[in-house]
Amino acid sequence: MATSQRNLSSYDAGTVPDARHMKFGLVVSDWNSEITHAMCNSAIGTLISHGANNDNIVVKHVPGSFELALGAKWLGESDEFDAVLCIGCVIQGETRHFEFICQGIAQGIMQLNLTFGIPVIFGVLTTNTIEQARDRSGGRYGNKGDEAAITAIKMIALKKEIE
Ligand code: DLZ
Repeated sequence: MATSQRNLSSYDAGTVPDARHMKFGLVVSDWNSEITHAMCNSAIGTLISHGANNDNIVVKHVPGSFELALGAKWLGESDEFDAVLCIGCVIQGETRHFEFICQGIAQGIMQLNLTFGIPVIFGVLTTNTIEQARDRSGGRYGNKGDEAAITAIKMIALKKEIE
């Protein structure tokens, strides 16, 4: 879980590359949609604020976070995107299989990173309570969607630099 030591929306804008020509696919889990839709909107705002074109941002919804990896795989296979952002929120109090879901998502997303060679971003909140999730989706600790957006831009730029 993101800690209270760090605001997820704080970053040095001077270190963020221009996203003008970058293409982004977002997969958004509709479970805990109050949280995930706020994360998605904030991620899109951050991408655009760094130059991304609205036409180069595609959003697809999946029912729950467990489906994020498959949704991201389908987007990755389309070859249309420079990065895929997975946006979800798993709350421990709501699921007794919290660890299984979180591990499944994390491993699925990691596999996709190594398979596709494009960044597939882990924009998933894993919290104990809905309050902690609210704090990190536009509340006092910022918004995890912003962190995901900045990570995607930086990783795309790194890939281009290395190539
Ligand atoms: C079933 C379930 C539960 C109990 N809790 C969450 C949650 O907190 N966050 C989330 O994104 N999804 C949850 N799900 C749904 C699973 O991710 C998945 O959609 C279902 O198990 C069907 O595969």
